[in-house]
Amino acid sequence: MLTMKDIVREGHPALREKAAEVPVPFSEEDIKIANQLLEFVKNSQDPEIASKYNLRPGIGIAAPQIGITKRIFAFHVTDENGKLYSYALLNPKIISHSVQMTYLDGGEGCLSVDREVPGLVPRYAKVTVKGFSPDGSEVELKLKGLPGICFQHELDHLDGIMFYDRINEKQPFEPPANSVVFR
Ligand code: K2U
Ligand code: NI
Repeated sequence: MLTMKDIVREGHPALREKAAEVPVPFSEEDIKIANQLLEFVKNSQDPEIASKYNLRPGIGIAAPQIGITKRIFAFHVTDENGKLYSYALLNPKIISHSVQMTYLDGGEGCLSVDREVPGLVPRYAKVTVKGFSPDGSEVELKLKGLPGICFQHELDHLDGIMFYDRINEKQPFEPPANSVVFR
C-alpha cells in the first residue's frame, strides 16, 4: 500500500512535468497504479489505517505525486448532498465548464506541499468531465462543489500546475471575478 514516503514533495521534477497519456489498452502496471492511488485516498480517510500508517487525510491524489508522470488520478469525496464520488481515472479531461467560478473558502492544500500557502484558488463552479476507469469503461460526470474543485486540483497535477500557481499574488484573498464561494 502507498504511504506518505511514496509521495514526492515540492521541488520534485514530476510535479512540474506534463504527464503522458496512458496508452490503450491499459497495461496491468497502469491499472495497478490507478487502483493504488484510489486505495491510498480511501485509506487516508480511514481513521484506524490513517493513524496506523500516519497518512495525511486527502480526498484526491495524482500519479505525479508518487513520481509517476502518467495521466492517472483518483478521488474519493462526498458532495454537499452526501453523494460519494469514488473514482480512479485514466486520461481524465474537462469537456465543458461553467463561466461561473468558485473557490474553497479557506484556500487549498496539497499532499505534496508541507506548508500553508494562504489565498483563494479560482476553480470552475461546474465541470463536465470524462475519463476511463481501470476496467476501460468510459466515465462521464457533471461535478460541482468539492468534487468539482478536487477534480480540477488533480487535473492540474497532470499538467505540472500547483494550486498556489493560481492564487492572485497581489490580492490573494480577493474573490475571483464572477465567483461564488464554496464553504
Ligand atoms: O492532490 C492532493 O494533494 C490532495 C489534495 C486535494 C485537494 C486539495 C484542495 C482542494 C481539493 C482537493 C488535498 O490534500 S486533499 C485534503 C483536503 C481534504 C478536504 C478538503 C480539501 C482538501
Ligand atoms: Ni495536490
